[in-house]
Amino acid sequence: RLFLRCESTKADQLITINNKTYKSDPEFTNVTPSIIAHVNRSLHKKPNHPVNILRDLIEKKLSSVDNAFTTYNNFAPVVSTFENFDSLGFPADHPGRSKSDTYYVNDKTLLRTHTSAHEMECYNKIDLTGKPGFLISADVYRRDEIDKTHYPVFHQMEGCRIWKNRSIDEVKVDLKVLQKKLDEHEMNLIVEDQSLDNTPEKNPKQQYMTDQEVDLVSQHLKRSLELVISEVFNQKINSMKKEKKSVNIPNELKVRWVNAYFPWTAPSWEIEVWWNNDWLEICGCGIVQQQVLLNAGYKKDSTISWAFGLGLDRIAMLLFEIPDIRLLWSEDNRFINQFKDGQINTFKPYSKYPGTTRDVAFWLPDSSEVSTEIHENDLMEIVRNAAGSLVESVKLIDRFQSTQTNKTSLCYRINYQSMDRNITNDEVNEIQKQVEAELIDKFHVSLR
Ligand code: FA5
Ligand code: MG
Repeated sequence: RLFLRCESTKADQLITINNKTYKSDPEFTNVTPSIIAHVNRSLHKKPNHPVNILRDLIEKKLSSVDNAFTTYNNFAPVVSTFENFDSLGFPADHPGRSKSDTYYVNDKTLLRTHTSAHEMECYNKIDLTGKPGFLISADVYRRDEIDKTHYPVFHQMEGCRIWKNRSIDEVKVDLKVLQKKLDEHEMNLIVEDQSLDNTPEKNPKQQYMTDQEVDLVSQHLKRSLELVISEVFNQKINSMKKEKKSVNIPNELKVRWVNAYFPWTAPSWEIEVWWNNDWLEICGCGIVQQQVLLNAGYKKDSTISWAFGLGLDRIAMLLFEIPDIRLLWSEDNRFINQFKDGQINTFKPYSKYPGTTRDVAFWLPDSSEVSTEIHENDLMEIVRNAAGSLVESVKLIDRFQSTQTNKTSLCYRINYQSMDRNITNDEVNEIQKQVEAELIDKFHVSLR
């Protein structure tokens, strides 16, 4: 990864998000107006939107098994570092915490990077709701690169299920009901479980649980996700048949379980689906670490629970055949009017407006001239801030070091394009000027 260097941001500014005001922190604050502008878009609740359609489909399917889930879809995105990281047992030096990956409002407050940030709170509410499970859908925020499949805001659904008294008999009954639902499904699912090899060494269980408990609860977790995937992809296949797509309609679906690691689950897995000749990672999951449940107020060794977190946007793109993740954010009627709640249909591309590219080449400063280290994502942020949704991609196309001065030269190619309208050369030149000015201001580069 490339590292650039940057000076600290201004101190003591106030930041307003959702009518609430936060004090900025010169060391931590890195949220930008362009990111804050996404906070109330809530695509997972927007009628007739692909992300909403998918969320609804999954909620209905999971609830149809034994009506065990409370749904939470209104959590605001500003959370504490405790909720997002500490309550889940993230170590102090976990890379997920770094400013290069996370949007901080200040040192104690951030835009959630995942829906797991609300697990503790929802576990705590289990008794109030009377249901042993919950589903949380929300927008999540991560500093990332820019291209057709990456956007700094996306949507996740968290699912959790708890057995409060660790009754093996209850888990067995619940598993039976679930298995029956899965058997009834018309989808022909082929499951490969790679995680069964070497599991104890590579993916240890927690001490307080018996092997049988881990086995039964992880079966319940895995079958629940297999049911979700069966439903979602079956709907896709049926819609392909209805649209009379003659090419390559699959009559079976391959999925595989692989070992994974998350600080707040053990053991942990990911599930991947074979689609369009590629494995698509859908979801991370596992048996919840006791510490999370203790944080939520449960007594030691009294409960056992599973959790999953699945990404909605990439699955929606695949189901609706949406080629660019930015389209999900489009307000263009030619996009919005193509979808209807309860329905999966193929997106019909409309004429693409022409794009244009600009290169920016610069020398990095000597390391002696500058203070704090920053990441390539900071450069992405500068471009995104200047260009908003007009930037399609940013790529490093050249890098070399001068033998004379020892200085490093970088050249980035920026693709500008609007999904909704024609952009003018003047407009792009103006944006490009701003990018250059910010690069000089923040990174102390010299343009070439
Ligand atoms: C998590 O975010 C965990 N909170 C998931 C979890 C929950 C694990 C509960 C265990 C228990 P991860 O960073 O892998 O994990 O993201 C989860 C899913 O979100 C991924 O499988 C992927 O489908 C989706 N996702 C991740 N990053 C992006 C991105 N930049 N754009 C779109 N989708 C993404
Ligand atoms: Mg992952």
